[in-house]
Amino acid sequence: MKVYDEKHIKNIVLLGAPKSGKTILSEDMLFEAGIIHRRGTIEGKNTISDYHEIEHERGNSVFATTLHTEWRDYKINIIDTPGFDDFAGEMISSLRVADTCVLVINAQHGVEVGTELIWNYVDQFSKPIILAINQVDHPKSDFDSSINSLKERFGKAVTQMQYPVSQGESFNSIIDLLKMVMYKFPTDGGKPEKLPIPDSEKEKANELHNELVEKAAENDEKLMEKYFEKGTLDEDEMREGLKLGMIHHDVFPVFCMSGKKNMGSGRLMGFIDNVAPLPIEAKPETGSDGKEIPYDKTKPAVLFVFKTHLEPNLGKLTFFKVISGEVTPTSELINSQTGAVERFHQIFIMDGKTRNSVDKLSAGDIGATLKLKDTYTNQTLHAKGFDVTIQPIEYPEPRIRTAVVALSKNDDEKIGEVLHKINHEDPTLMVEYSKELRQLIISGQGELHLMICKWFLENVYKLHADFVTPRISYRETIRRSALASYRHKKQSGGAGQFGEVYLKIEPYYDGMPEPTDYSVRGKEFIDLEWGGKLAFYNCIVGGVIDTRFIPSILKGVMEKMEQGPITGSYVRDVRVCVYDGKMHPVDSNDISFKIAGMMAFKDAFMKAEPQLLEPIYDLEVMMPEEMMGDVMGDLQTRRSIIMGMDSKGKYQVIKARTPLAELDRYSTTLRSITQGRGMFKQTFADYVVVPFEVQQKLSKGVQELELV
Ligand SMILES: Nc1nc2c(ncn2[C@@H]2O[C@H](COP(=O)(O)OP(=O)(O)OP(=O)(O)O)[C@@H](O)[C@H]2O)c(=O)[nH]1
Ligand SMILES: [Mg+2]
Repeated sequence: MKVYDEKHIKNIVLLGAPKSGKTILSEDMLFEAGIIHRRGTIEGKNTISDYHEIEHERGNSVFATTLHTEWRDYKINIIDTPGFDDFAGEMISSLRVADTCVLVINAQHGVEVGTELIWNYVDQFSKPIILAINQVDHPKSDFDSSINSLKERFGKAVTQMQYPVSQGESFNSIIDLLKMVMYKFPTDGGKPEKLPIPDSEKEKANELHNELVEKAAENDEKLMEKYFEKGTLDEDEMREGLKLGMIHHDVFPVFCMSGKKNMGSGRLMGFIDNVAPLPIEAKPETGSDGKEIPYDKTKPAVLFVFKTHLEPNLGKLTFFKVISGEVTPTSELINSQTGAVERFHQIFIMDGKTRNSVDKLSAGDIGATLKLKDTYTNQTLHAKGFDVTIQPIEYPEPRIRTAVVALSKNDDEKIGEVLHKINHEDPTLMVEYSKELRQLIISGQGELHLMICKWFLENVYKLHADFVTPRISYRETIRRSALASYRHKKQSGGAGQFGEVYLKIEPYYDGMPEPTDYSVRGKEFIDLEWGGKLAFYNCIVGGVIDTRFIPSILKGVMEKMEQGPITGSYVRDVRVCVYDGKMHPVDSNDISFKIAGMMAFKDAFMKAEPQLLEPIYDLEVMMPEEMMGDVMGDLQTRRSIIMGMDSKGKYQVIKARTPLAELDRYSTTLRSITQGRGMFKQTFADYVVVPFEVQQKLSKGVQELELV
């Protein structure tokens, strides 16, 4: 296979609302370029891009897939991404390594909710954007409304490059406003005839052509001068102007096509060849030290891993972009994060599951390799002595959590292992065993995301688990002070045990005055791992408890604090003063005082008006204005405190504080009340007092679960 240099590589990502036709378009591009000789269909479950069993079962993309075409003198690396927002991780990884985004718009719908959601990601990366209005052959295609919706949503940068002469079933001709010709396709699509623009279209075509020339000229002073001089620009000058406009987001060129009928994708590829920026013209990558790393094949090798994928019967595939230098099948590179030395054996250009072996990939190219030992998504590989870490991809925060409960106890460990493997492939699916909740928790981007994870557990790994609502990490504290004592005594047979402890507990707060009722011998302030403090005072006088037993008492107290008396949750913010006790000359030991300390603490705690605290989250919910009332109404049923309102572009933003216990599956509810147009972010804010009735219910419920 031919090796392309950095001047002949274009990296594009296909993005767009679900079912806009990205996968079929990618299939069409491969067919047009002669990479494949038969076009697959979604219904036939035989496209190059959607090759996973789950994709066949669901009829949509789940994974981002890398493909390539060789179109004229260029290699175009194409990444086809899934359109559902649940797979945002796949989109973002792909966007990160692409140099141009092709945003596919369904001509039946124009800008959709899915388009808007994706725009939020596209906007974060200021990469050039091409808009591809697809499905123009569909009986419900409405090209003009689609253009209008694009202009309305994305502003005056939307620049028409083409329009269809007719649409729906009769669609077969496109007027090209840059080349000023008409492309007429044979009935089955493929190579079009290049014809002069018919008289009936001349007026419209001229008008739009002039707009296009002006748009191209606007991006550069020299071009503007030329335009004033000549009253027009030639094709090359227009391309130059459009490229500059694309780089600065002043131009979003719009194409039209039908991926299904094989009409128009060739022209799109031609434009990508001629106008879309090369990696070397795009913004360079930066290291975590902020320094730019230019795409330069003469420099030492640096690879950025944007995706890993476990392929059954094959092993781990690692997808990378060559940021600098070259990589060959015998490269030996170092993982900057783990220090592992990775020896390459083969390198590939991928088309779905097809691996095309190559001898070399140069700076700017995208490829894959097999069986790297210790390298995962978001890591950097570099040549020895050229230590650099590429700025990692920032993935969105999780929006939904669930607890995973193995149906068979024996599978517990295996399920944990498999989920960690899945997390290595998909960093937006987080896995954590919560010691506190005693549950395996996974969190992701939405219900569908979690469902796919369950599908993998069941179908690929043959492991069965229920996905249930996670327990809530409550905290326990007290509202007033209390005294208690406990005598631990065991004197039957063998060595005895004896320890007696008197203590006082009080609610702790910063700046609390020192105890006045006891004389303080020693004190310790412990910042608890789970938040809050324990202030532990030794106020023993006259040596009634030997100093060496004080740490044992503290251990006992801490043990109870890790499993609080009301619900088994962590205890926080208490002050404990050990002020009296007794020892036995022979039988006293560490364990006796630990038990006495623990029991005295428990007793005192229950007398001190114990109080349950619950985690509360700051919510930022974005939605179109007309849905604000419904979103607000729903938030109010969730014990939320509304903190404020704001607007962000076309969206309204509600800021609220809501208890975590009320946020179960909020992403699903929000989607349903906003028809998918709402988005939200949640961040932990604080612990607050649980209402009395909730506390009563919880302490009873948890006791039933035998957590205490
Ligand atoms: N009429 C018509 N139908 C199309 C065209 N492109 C795709 N379709 C149909 O639209 C449906 C979705 O196509 P896909 O290519 O899977 O869409 P996608 O954008 O990849 O969808 P996701 O992977 O779910 O994001 C399929 O039934 C296709 O046959 C087109 O150009 N014209
Ligand atoms: Mg798809």
